[in-house]
Amino acid sequence: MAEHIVVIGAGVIGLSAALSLQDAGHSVTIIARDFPGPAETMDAVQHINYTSPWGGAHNRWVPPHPTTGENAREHAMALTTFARMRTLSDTPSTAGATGISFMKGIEYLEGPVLPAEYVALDADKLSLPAFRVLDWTEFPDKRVQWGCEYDTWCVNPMVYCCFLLRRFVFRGGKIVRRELRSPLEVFALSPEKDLGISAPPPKVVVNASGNGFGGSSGDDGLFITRGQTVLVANTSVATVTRQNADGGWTFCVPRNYEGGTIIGGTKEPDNWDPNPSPEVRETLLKTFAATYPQILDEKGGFTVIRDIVGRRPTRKGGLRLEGEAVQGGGFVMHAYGLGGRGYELSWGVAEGVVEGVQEYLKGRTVET
Ligand SMILES: Cc1cc2nc3c(=O)[nH]c(=O)nc-3n(C[C@H](O)[C@H](O)[C@H](O)COP(=O)(O)OP(=O)(O)OC[C@H]3O[C@@H](n4cnc5c(N)ncnc54)[C@H](O)[C@@H]3O)c2cc1C
Ligand SMILES: *[C@@H]1O[C@H](CO)[C@@H](O)[C@H](O)[C@H]1NC(C)=O
Ligand SMILES: *[C@@H]1O[C@H](CO)[C@@H](O)[C@H](O)[C@H]1NC(C)=O
Ligand SMILES: CC(=O)N[C@H]1CO[C@H](CO)[C@@H](O)[C@@H]1O
Repeated sequence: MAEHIVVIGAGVIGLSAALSLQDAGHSVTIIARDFPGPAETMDAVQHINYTSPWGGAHNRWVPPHPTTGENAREHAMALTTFARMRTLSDTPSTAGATGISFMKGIEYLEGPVLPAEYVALDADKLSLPAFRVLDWTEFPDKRVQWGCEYDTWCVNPMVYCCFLLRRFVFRGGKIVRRELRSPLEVFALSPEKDLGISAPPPKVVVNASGNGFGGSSGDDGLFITRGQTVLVANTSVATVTRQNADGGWTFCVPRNYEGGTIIGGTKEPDNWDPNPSPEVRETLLKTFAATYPQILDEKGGFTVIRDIVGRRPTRKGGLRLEGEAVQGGGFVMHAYGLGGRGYELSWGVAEGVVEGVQEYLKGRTVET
């Protein structure tokens, strides 16, 4: 049954969910405080709570834990997303406009003890494309205990999100720029008078607000994980990730489309500092160059474009993908708490949103 559905949020999650709801036949309105735009004009402070512009963003396969099964749902979502990225990138009419690039992903792990996920990794069973364990002669240094490569994708985040938004509007989607105080506020607004759109009042609202509704109306499990990265002009043919023994990370994410390459990065829970640290910048560049010197220019340097600080919308217990019936009628489908994996899991989350919404609508038809 076709419905008018409101999606709150125009980050990668809201946009993907909105497109998938359109595919399922619904008419969709996106209400958001922030919308995608060129990364070059995106203000670092004004848009700091909008995470999607500040992501890398690449896909790294994270294997499920072999005995607890932890991460199995997310792995399935990553596979769904991979397949969709491949289709979008192969469709001739959109191929050059999506901001997606396919390339090799390279991973290095330092010891001392390898996580069980990697020891027991079965690439075929996990459907990891073109997966190969690296020989120790291919490691950058002696601290690396294990490495692999596989096929994967990266996106230039704002090129990609602008493409999603353009496709959404092209297919009849409506957009409204507005800051809401709660997702529930949508049920009290008049589409005509308050939003300026001609559509029936929605019975379904999708809450894809990232780390939006903080404070008292918020989810206590939500917190931010600050990430500082550096955007450089240098290019790389692969996306490279190294996990260090001390828990630190060093990685690069080629954005391509003349968007440069991200060198990262930090993961700092509950750090609200909006300012990039120059010392951290130097450390990030030095550490990555030591692991992957192929990225340096002939003079051995990087050409820095800008520093980036973002706030990953992280949640204790992981992603919240569930519906909630609202008192007095109506239904909120939550889709937030993606942490550092919003792009990676986006199409899997969007699929889950459609399933939750369809289930609710089916139940309602049966009731009445
Ligand atoms: C440094 C860094 C590197 C990263 N690298 C990767 C990576 O390589 N791969 C990957 O998959 N992910 C990566 N991420 C994570 C990824 O960027 C996030 O998971 C993703 O962007 C979250 O998207 P979202 O749509 O949930 O939230 P957001 O992008 O924050 O969007 C939230 C939306 O909700 C709207 N909103 C919020 N509150 C309100 C309100 N009160 N009223 C109206 N609208 C509201 C906002 O305006 C916005 O439109 C990285 C993040 C950082 C910071
Ligand atoms: C970002 O969110 C925090 C916490 O809710 C808030 O204090 C801050 O004002 C927001 N920043 C902007 C620029 O909106
Ligand atoms: C909607 O999402 C936000 C996270 O952005 C969360 O804090 C909030 O609890 C969710 N639900 C409601 C009804 O606000
Ligand atoms: C290897 C590589 O990509 N080097 C480049 C680093 O960036 C500078 C500035 O764009 C180029 O001059 C180098 O060729």
